Amino acid sequence: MQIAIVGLAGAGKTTVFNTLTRGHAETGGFGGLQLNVGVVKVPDRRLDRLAEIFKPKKVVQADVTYVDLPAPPASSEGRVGTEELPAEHLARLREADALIHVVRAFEDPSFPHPAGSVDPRRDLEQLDLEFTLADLALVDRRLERLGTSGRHGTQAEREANEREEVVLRRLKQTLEVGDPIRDAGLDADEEKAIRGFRFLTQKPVLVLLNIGEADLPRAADLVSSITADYRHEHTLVDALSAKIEMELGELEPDEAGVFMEELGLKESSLDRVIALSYRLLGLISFLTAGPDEVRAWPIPDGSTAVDAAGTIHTDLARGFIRAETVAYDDLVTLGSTADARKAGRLRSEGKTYRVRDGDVVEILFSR
Ligand SMILES: Nc1nc2c(ncn2[C@@H]2O[C@H](COP(=O)(O)OP(=O)(O)OP(=O)(O)O)[C@@H](O)[C@H]2O)c(=O)[nH]1
Ligand SMILES: [Mg+2]
Repeated sequence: MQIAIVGLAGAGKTTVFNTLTRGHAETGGFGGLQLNVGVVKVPDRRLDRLAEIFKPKKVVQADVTYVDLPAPPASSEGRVGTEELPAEHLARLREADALIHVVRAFEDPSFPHPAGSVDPRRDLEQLDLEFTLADLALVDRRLERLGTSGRHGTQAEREANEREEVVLRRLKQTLEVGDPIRDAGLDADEEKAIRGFRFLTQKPVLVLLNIGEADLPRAADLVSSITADYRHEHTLVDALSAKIEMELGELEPDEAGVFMEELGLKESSLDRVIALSYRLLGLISFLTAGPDEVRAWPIPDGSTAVDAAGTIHTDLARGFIRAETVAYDDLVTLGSTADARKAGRLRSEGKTYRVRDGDVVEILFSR
């Protein structure tokens, strides 16, 4: 899973990146072109409990890759800003499964906002507009091509092109009124027809309002005032103080505890942001446990047992026989797989079984 951290210059993207990845990338770069990539293990207490039961040689957490991208240049007449990005940046942005959009909400006289004032709503809309323009340019170019060379080819090709054109015309309308593609209400077939474009406004977004330390007690109010008129599909809004979180991450756990208490923080944003990203992407984790390895595997909610098998290895999906499944809670309550079996809690599930979060699964397969 790849998540791109985006936002206007100086919004606090790199500070958020450092917080999430416990990294030390340089901040305050004033829009430099540095691209940062970091991998984060998803904290999951269930793995610790399973490790106590199975005493495996290793424990493998799910991971998320975060990419910290510099702000795109602003679009101007006839020129789309994001398309001016270096090719690697644009590719990273397009490949991302989701976006974290960092929006500056902190006041800091020593670091004045380039626009002269701090206005999170304005900034949020400005980057949204950039991404909308980028998608619109892509749609327009493709429609133009479909209008010429798209009329040739075999009958099947022409039909596919017509179907694509219908979807793209709808997207054009959505984008032209300023809405993101994630609001277009595409069905599964339509989504499939346009998947290859990797449209920016189709990606799920976590908007992170980066607030100053003094505003921490007002975080919830700020979030609700923004969400009141920022209603989009697959969009979540949350607030954090990136600078505080980065500093917290650099402390020893007990020092961090004291500091958090002083600030009135109940949990670190790190865990919350990771959990929110999971929710946003509609991901759940199934677990595997044995003497070699205890491991969490992220998959989209709604996946079947055979999808889960394929996540582990394609051979397991190909030769799938059944999935021996026990819910995590049952397994830890009963204490072992054997006891779960005796108690009738170990289920034998077929290919179409819908995997649930926390299912501990063993795939039986033929080679
Ligand atoms: N006071 C305060 N300063 C912050 C906060 N978050 C970031 N900053 C400061 O704002 C400046 C910009 O932060 P960065 O994380 O580098 O921002 P960025 O979005 O990566 O900036 P560019 O990559 O240059 O576009 C740095 O000097 C940070 O220390 C915050 O929550 N409070
Ligand atoms: Mg930066």
